Amino acid sequence: MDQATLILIKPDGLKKSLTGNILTRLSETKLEIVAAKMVRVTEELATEHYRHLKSKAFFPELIKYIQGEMHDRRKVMALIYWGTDSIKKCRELAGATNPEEADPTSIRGSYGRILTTGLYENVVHVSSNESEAEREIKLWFMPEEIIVDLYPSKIIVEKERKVQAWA
Ligand code: DAT
Ligand code: MG
Repeated sequence: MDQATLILIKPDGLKKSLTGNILTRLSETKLEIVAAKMVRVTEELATEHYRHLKSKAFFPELIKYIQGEMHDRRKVMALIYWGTDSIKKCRELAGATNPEEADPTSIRGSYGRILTTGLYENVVHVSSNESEAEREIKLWFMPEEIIVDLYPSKIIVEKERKVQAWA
């Protein structure tokens, strides 16, 4: 079954120069990258992305982590992988949420760690199921940023929307 998966290379992955390594590992899946960009993560985006964890004690720290405040790297790399069973394939390569429990050959098992505060610093985000993938992809990307039509979209005319243009 063809499906889309949101992948984020988190600020710790960027700080540890793991981008190339992670993309190489993910290329083993033979999935197609249909969107990619660097994102400066706002508090709103972070809070919405992790809304299922709002009640957890580690939530405030998680929001700071994904915004890059702990790594002095205020950015993440966001990609969409598309193809057969992409969620399962990418989650397998990423490994378990807890880096100590993750297969040692997985991305999280190889490069993740647990902070003294208890927060899992686990290098990558991978969507957990198809409905979460759709929710997350619509949060992180505009339709025009994705080179295939993943979900229905519409043309709207926005009046007086300010955009940054080349000078
Ligand atoms: P996943 O990223 O594997 O989908 P999740 O959505 O449950 O896992 O949690 C999002 C992130 O929050 C996870 O990558 C690391 C952090 N996290 C989750 N559970 C945690 C816990 N029990 N202790 C510390 N950090 C945790
Ligand atoms: Mg998750």
